[in-house]
Amino acid sequence: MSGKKRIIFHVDMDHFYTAIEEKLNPELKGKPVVVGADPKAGQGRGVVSTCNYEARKFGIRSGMPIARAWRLCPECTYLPVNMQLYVRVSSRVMAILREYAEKFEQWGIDEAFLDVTARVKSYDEAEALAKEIKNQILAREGLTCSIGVSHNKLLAKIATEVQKPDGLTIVREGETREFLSSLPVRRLLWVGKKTGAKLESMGIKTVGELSAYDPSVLTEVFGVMGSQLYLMAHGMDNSEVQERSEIKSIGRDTTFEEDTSDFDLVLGTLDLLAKDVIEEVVENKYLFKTVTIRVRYENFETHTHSKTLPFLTDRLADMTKTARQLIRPYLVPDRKIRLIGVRASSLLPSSNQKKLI
Ligand code: TTP
Ligand code: MG
Repeated sequence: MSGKKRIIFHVDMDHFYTAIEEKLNPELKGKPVVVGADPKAGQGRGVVSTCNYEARKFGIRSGMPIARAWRLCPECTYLPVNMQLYVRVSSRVMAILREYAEKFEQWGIDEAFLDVTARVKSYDEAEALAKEIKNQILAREGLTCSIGVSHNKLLAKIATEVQKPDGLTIVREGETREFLSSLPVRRLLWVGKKTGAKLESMGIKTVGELSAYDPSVLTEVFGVMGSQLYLMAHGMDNSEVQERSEIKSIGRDTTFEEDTSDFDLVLGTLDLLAKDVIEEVVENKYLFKTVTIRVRYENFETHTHSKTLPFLTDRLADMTKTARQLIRPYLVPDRKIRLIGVRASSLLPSSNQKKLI
């Protein structure tokens, strides 16, 4: 990496799923709206995907059981997840953002990093560019976003969260220390609940306190992560904004050596394929929601069948149970099967997602 100073934007759409629903149905604007599982008058299973800022005033949050959300706000409007729609809007928003960056990195369904070093000569120019991006997204998609601007990805991402919705927060290089010092340590990326609690038990509540801590003790307590924590507390992050090949789904299929109507063999093979898929999902740090199975009979007649779960997961048991459920109707006596497949889709990176349920 060259020593050149960089200017990085982090863009995060505001209450993304509910903002899209509000745009589709403007009557919802100003009222509390939740997107997620069916609350069934407080008896529903599954979780809240997201909610708008009006619903957040009632204490509702992403990942909360939908039944609890209902108890907090029975008068909220509850809408089902329309993933296909959100993915379409996401691609259009990402296409707009991409126009503004030399280097572009999508991060989840509604976030992206932009390296704009080559486009702007100062933070003032960066501010003007960020405002233009916000205006463009509003004009073309009717949606608001929040933007964090700084000299690396870590700080840009933390900056975005400071002011939301419709925020714009700039952290210039000289302001890094002051910006970070009073933030709670949990604001640092990757500081999960456990690490946060451990740090607090060591008397470290703010990033400032963490940055003043003896790095060798941190390494002793947290291993490799200790030194990473120390660097982050000083706002240091050299990672590049990198275009990712956007994986849409992860799947496996297999053709049987001989066409078979041995359904124990079919189900056993399905379990093995599911295990492979989960391994790749976990390796790539994704969570999935949709499971699809494929069955091809000996006459090449092919069927696919999908189910979208009410939560994001990377658990083998969820994949196996769903795949077995989906394939059952296709296991018909006297119909020999030639090939089966299983696939996980509706993928989101797990790094910035809470694991649901
Ligand atoms: P976020 O950007 O985390 O949330 P948000 O856009 O709804 O709200 P904010 O204004 O705070 O940015 O996530 C983007 C979308 O991803 C969100 O609209 C719904 C989905 N999502 C889930 O399905 N489950 C989750 O646990 C989270 C956090 C998000
Ligand atoms: Mg968002």
